[in-house]
Amino acid sequence: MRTHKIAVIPADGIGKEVIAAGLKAMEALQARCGDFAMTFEHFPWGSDYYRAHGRMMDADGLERLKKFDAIYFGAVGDPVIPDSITLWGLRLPICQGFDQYANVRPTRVLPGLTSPLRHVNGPELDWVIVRENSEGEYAGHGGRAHRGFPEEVGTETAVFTRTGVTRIMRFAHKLAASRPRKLLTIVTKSNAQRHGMVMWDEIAAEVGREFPDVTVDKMLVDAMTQRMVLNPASLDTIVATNLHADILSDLAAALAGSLGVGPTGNIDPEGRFPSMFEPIHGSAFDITGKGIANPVATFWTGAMMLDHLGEHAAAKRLMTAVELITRDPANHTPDLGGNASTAKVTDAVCEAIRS
Ligand code: GGG
Repeated sequence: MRTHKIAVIPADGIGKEVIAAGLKAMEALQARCGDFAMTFEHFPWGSDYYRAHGRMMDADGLERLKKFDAIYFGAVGDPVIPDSITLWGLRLPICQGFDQYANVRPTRVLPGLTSPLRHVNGPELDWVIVRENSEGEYAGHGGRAHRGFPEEVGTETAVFTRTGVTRIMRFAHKLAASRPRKLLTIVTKSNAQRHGMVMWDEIAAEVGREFPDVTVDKMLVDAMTQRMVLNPASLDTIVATNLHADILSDLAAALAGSLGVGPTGNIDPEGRFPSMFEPIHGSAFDITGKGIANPVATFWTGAMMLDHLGEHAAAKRLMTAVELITRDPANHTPDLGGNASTAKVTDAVCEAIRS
């Protein structure tokens, strides 16, 4: 029997609710498939842990996580503790410490869901956004001077390296080459940002020569938002910087129906460290505890995790179950315009997995 060791970090807000739902689906899958097992170790890290211990995760956290095959993560963010502490104390140290430099965000309109775009009715919107996950504005460079004085200065330096850009470009080209349309859109802002972004353009052209079968086009990020709305069918695989892709993928998920259906994998493509899978949404404390969080993104990211672990049949079964139950509006949570609870959607998915 194949066994996979999974570290579970529900963290904050609705992260706890959707991960509980995701784990139920994983249990149903193991029982149904019968040829693999998963062991789950829970880590209580997050904002409550910070309140009790003064840190978001244990000092030896990365060392302890290293022995796992993958990490199933919920969400981070707190109404009181600043994001600069919660994000930089848990999610980013894991992504950066494990060099999960490729953040993969598939987006499509699941059966039964409605895009806010009138001209989208299904296959017109089928994208994978690749977010560079280790550099840019998230490199942590910058500073503050003359705090509290009128002369106060704050800088946030976007850092791009040849190694970092080359490897994400290669990853995105390979991914595009593996999809039927073999189409890659490279997003930058190289008209206004004339150093690092121009380097992106240059490296993109160099890497592109290694992939003659991939059709490449280039967009500035501002124009890209318009194209995503007006001509979604013209896009397939998309690669952008850490910050740009973060923004674009929230837009993408909303265009596919809701942020509640957007999954992501933080991948170490070289397989040196565990990769981490999470819904793209945050902790959503406005709905925490109400039992109405949408678990679909967490199921979908669970399918990505299973694929990553080589459990392709189980991943397919899970996505088939998700795509079966989303057809019924009775399984739509409020973010999708329905009134289903997290528990109802979870029960429906588990039932579909079993049948
Ligand atoms: N599950 C995703 C999550 O918790 N995101 C919280 C967040 O603040 N992310 C900021 C970012 O990804 O840039």
